[in-house]
Amino acid sequence: MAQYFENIAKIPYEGKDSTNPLSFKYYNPDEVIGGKTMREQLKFALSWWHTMGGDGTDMFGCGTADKTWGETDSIARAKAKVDAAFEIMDKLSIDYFCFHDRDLSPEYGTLAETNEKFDEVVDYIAEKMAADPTKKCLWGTAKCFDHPRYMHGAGTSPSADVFAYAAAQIKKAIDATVKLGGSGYVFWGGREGYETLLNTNMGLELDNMARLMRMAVDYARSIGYTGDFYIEPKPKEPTKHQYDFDTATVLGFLRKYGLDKDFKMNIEANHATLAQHTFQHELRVARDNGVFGSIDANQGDTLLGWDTDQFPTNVYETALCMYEVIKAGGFVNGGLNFDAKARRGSYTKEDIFLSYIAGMDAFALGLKIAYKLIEDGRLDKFVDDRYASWSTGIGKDIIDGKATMADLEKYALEKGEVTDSLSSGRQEMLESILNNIMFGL
Ligand code: XUL
Ligand code: CO
Repeated sequence: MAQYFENIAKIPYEGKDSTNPLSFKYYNPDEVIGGKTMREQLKFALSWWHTMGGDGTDMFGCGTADKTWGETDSIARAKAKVDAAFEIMDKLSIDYFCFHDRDLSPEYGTLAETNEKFDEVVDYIAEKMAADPTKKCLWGTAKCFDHPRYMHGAGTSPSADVFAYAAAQIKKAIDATVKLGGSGYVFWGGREGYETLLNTNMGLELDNMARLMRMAVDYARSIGYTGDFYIEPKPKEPTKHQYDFDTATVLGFLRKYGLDKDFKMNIEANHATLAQHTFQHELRVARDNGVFGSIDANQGDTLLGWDTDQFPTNVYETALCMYEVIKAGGFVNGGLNFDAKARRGSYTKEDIFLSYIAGMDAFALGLKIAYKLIEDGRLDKFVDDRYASWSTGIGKDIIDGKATMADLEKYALEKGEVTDSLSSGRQEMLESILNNIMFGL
């Protein structure tokens, strides 16, 4: 089989002192951390759209990277992409991939033809996976935001015909995810939002979005799909008001429509930033509500207000992310997908590898630091001590449901001023402990 990266060998782990750019400094797939290998803990996935299709095109200029994979015919190109993707995964020791239907195979003249060609590519991937069972599908999704028919939304379109078309597309994407053994199916509502309420029936749009999700879950379960469904929150872009603003908003939506038992979250790092949350905040909301599922890893630029999808290198972020993942019990069906792209100026084939190495090493380091934080115990102990008043006395009575408003009034009247019951929050000390643990490695 043709090699697309002849000059790049399998990326070795060489350790932190290596200066070889094409080596891992921290990601050692078979090293055991916290009782499991790094490969199992991190479950890295390649994103088909950025890595295999993204050529750097932006609204100011054409692509800078060649992602034709040497083919002009679209079926031949789709299959070449598969071969190149498997080579990349192999050389980077990445076990999983994520896809939108149209990343695998584009649209043709009719839905029937589009589906037929799509099937051919999905079958080709299935054959490659059968030959190499270490390669797995983390999740699939449908690109219901690209074509002009989705200009006003898919599940939230004012046109029932567009809703039906989107349903047909999602049904097919679920079939493909099931055929490829995917353990997740994602809804990211690219155009599910609005620009102005002057032309929008928001109530109906949200009801319909829930109807589409319910139908998708029922269909998938009816064909034996046992994996997770995820919603990927994002506050804005492309629409001004995205309905799935953040995890808290999505939780309200899921509960209103009785979908909360069926969906978990796919938290994307820079979507959190765009919602003016930290990545850790979004993960914590998901964990505390039992809906943590999977992660799209990248980072934004805090000086910019848009989705830059940069490969993550900020180790504070990756450490606090992995701290939340470990506390949530680790990945089950989910994993860590690099919804990230090399910068437009980083256009060579080698940059694909250098970018993934940077992101994977940042997360491997984050994983190690997160375990150190937990083993060290100072941060957890501080938080436990801070809330100690809830384990005894009046605090315990409140938690046990034994205290009424009248009891609390009596207690407060007897106790007098309570400011003295508070101790310092010690934020600076805790930040310094975090630095100490991170850089004492
Ligand atoms: C867009 C985004 C998508 C989803 C999948 O911001 O993150 O690529 O991850 O549709
Ligand atoms: Co994403």
